Amino acid sequence: MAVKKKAAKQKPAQKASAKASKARGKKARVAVLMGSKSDWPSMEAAVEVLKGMGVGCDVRVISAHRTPERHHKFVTGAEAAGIELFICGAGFAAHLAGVTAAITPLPVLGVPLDSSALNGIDALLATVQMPGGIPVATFGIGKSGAKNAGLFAAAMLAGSDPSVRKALDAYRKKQTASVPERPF
Ligand code: RP5
Repeated sequence: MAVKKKAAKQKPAQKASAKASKARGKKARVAVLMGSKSDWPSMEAAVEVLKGMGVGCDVRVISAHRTPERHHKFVTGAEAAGIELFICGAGFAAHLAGVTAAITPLPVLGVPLDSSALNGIDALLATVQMPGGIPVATFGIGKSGAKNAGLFAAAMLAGSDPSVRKALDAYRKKQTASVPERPF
């Protein structure tokens, strides 16, 4: 009698990394910018969500204050390179999302980060309080804000991309199924 081999069950982290490597080869549609390498532990959440849905990301450390020329060059060339929207995360006096929105017509999602003594309240106000005419869609402070910015970006792309829509629906379904009925 043939013995059926039990397929090795993949751990969630392995699954995510498999999806991420599948997306790695994809053309970037979302640019994820952050003011410092130190922002990556928070901003990684946005990239993880998008890559898990098969959306290619171009991830860059670009500071509005410390690398203004790098910023200008990248943002002004992004649309021609296939970028459809930006996610910008920064802490302190967070001008990255605002100055990005100032020089591109593409949508800009801003993520305020809690890097300073003010725990991100400074970055939140700097990101959300844009003058009329230059919008930045601003998310919550820190990692959960980055995660939601990734999900929001996916929802924007899903309107014209059935594969992203499918991935987003599956994400929601899985999330709902993971919520227990009781806390104990
Ligand atoms: C901001 O300053 C960055 O976005 C970062 O959140 C913060 C601190 O940067 P580092 O001093 O850690 O490079 O511009």
